[in-house]
Amino acid sequence: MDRFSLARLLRQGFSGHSGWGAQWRAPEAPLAAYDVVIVGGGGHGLATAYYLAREHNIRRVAVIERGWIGGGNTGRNTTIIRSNYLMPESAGLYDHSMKLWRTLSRELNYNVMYSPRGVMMLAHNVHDVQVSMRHIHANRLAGVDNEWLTPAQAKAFCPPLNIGGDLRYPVLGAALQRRGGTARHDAVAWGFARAASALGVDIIQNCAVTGLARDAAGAISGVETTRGNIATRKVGVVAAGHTSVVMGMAGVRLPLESYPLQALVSEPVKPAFPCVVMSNTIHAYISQSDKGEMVIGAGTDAYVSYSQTGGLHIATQTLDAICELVPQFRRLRMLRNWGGIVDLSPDRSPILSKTDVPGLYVNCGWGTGGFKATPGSGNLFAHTVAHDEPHPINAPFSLARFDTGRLIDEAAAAAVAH
Ligand code: FAD
Ligand code: PYC
Repeated sequence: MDRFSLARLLRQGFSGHSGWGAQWRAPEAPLAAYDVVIVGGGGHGLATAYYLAREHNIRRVAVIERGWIGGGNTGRNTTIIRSNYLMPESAGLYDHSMKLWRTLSRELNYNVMYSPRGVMMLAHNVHDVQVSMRHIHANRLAGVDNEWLTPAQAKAFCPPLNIGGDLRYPVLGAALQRRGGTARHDAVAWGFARAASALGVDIIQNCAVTGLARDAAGAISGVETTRGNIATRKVGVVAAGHTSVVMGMAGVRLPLESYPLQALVSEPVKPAFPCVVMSNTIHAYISQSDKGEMVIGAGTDAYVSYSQTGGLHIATQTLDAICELVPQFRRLRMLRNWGGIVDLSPDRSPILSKTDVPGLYVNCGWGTGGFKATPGSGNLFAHTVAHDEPHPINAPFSLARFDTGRLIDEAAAAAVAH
């Protein structure tokens, strides 16, 4: 059976056909062979598959997704895009992505609704002001735009913002990255999926990876799934929130912890909020989607968990903070809230790396901030998998840094309480 008919059968859920399911699930009989299997059909996994096919001409690629594409963090985030991280290594990584966003809709022939409307990060106390200044200087030295706004300038940029002196956390100024903004998150997953599929990539949904097989020499030889086995010599794991679980299937331990992170949206209203505003100190961030909903995010829960909700008290505190910053939003009704599972690394920077297992690669640890990196992450991870070597931009983000101690500490720039 060729790979296309296999994928078609998997998509049709062939186990419902009497007599077929048992035959195809036999663990000793590999179902198909691929050059690369990507575990996880979020934005990063789909982007990796797309760039493998597009830039490296590796088209025998399968993306295995246990749910539906984009149903993980990709479709649950608050869509903020920026590159104002602190360390030079991060400037390279996030700005690489920022450049790809600019032309992504055209490249994919799919409107991802990228909107560089500006991201403003508020300072509420002397410490915030000093940290913001340090970030602005570091960013400019690295060639990344970022500028300081006084409270009056911040209000001119975002008129609904309350800069009154009687606030519990007054606005003392803000760091503005004008190139920052938002995109439509599910369109990013769909755009990469459609473009990858058009290049021959198979995207197999409702199929969980349950095992990683290794040969006598210890190298990757295949993956086991809930729908049968697949032979491959290369596996890229991009399973945010569950990366440690999947990598554990090959005996690889990772320095990650998984936490719930939640978001909420209001009822839709006419355009009322022109940019993205973030405040780490009061644990809130807000923008308005093109549908008109106010998209609001909070900090992580305080405890590790695989729950895809978040503590109600955290949402309540976030809404209190938003109502103080933008008083007219007190009258908005909230429509929905949800959570995702973010995997935090010790230095709050991602891991895009080869592993000690030949043929096994990992892309994880994006924590609260990987949406903005989706095109860049996929582009660099595809390079790493295709060449069995990292690209110079992601070389510093290897697993080796946890042995050498060359960490890339971005705890402050993550800008979300965790
Ligand atoms: P995912 O989209 O989670 O994809 C991983 C996929 O792997 C999932 O679909 C999952 O089902 C699948 N999977 C897991 N285990 C298996 C298995 N065994 N077999 C097969 N498939 C498996 N980032 C920003 O830059 N800006 C933001 O504003 C922002 N806001 C956020 C707000 C919230 C509430 C959350 C939760 C996250 C936010 N993030 C933000 C972070 C961002 O969403 C993530 O870093 C990014 O989406 C990760 O993408 P991904 O493709 O790696 O993961
Ligand atoms: O990384 O910019 C970010 C972010 C905003 C909300 C969650 N993460």
